Amino acid sequence: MIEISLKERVGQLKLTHTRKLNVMGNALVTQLINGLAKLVADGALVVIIKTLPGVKVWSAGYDINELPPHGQDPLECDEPLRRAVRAMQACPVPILMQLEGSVWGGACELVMNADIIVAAEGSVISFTPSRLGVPYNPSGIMSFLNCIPLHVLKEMFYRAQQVPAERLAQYGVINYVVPSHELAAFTLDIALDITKTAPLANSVFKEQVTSITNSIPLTSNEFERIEASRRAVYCSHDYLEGVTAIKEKRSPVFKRR
Ligand code: YZS
Repeated sequence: MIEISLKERVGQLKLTHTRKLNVMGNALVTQLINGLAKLVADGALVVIIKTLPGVKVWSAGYDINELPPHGQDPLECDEPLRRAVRAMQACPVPILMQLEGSVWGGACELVMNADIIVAAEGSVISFTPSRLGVPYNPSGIMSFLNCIPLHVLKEMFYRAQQVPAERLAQYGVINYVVPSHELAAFTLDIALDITKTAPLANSVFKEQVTSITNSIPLTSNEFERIEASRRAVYCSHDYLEGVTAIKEKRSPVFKRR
C-alpha cells in the first residue's frame, strides 16, 4: 500500500493503493504512521508524501466501508484519519505533500497538515463532510482554519465542490502549483534545500508552530455543547442517508432530521 525510500536524507512515502483510490482506511494509515516513524529513525531530515505519477485520484478520503455504525462518532479520537493527522503533527521533521489528481474528504485534512504543499497543475481539493452529512470535529476544523482563509473555507465546506489547486495557491494554502512533468523534481529540490538546514531548529520550530496553532480557546462547557450538537448530527437520518448515498453512488436526499 505504501512504498518507503530514503536517499540523501530525504524520505519518501509513496501511496500505491491506487486501485482503491488510496482510501484512508486502517491498513493504509497504519503503514503511513509506521513509515513516517521508520524514516525518521533511519535519519530522514524531511519526508515527501506522494502517490504514483499521473493518477486521477490522489486519495478518495476516509474509507467509507470502515466508518463506524450509524450512531457512533465517525471522527472519534482513534479513527484512522485522526491518528494520521496526529502522527504528521508529531513528526519532528518537515513533511512535504506532493499532490496530483483529486483529493477528497478527510484526505484534505492530511494534506493541510503537511508543512509544505506542492501540487501539479489541474489538481483539485474537495472537502466533503457536508456532502455526507458528517459533523466535522473541532481538531479537524482547526487543521483547516490554520491554513485556509475563513470565507474560502466556508465556501469549500458549504458547497463541497472541487477547488482547483491554482485557486488555493492564490491564498498561500498551497505553496506551489507546477506542471505535472516538473512536480517530482520541483518537490525534491525543496526537500534537498531542507536537508542543508539545521534539523534541531527545524524540529523545535515545528513543535512550537503545532502547539500554538492547535490551541483552541474553548471552555469545557462549550466543548461539551459542541460534542452534543455533533452527536445529534451523527445520530441523524441525514447522516445515515449521506453515507448510504455515497455507497450507492447516488445523490443524497437530506430531510433535516
Ligand atoms: O465499486 P468498487 O468496488 O470498484 O469501488 C469503487 C468505489 O466504491 C471505491 N471508493 C471508495 N471506497 C471507500 N471509501 C471511499 N471514500 C471511496 N471512494 C471510492 O473505489 C472504487 C472506485 O470508485 P469509482 O467511484 O468507481 O471511481 P471514479 O468513477 O473514478 O470516481 C472517483 C471518485 C473519487 C470521484 C468517486 O469514487 C467518489 O466520489 N468517491 C467518494 C469521494 C468522497 O466523497 N470521499 C469523502 C469520504 N469522506 C471523508 O473522507 C470524511 C468522512 S468527510 O466526509 O467528513 O470529509
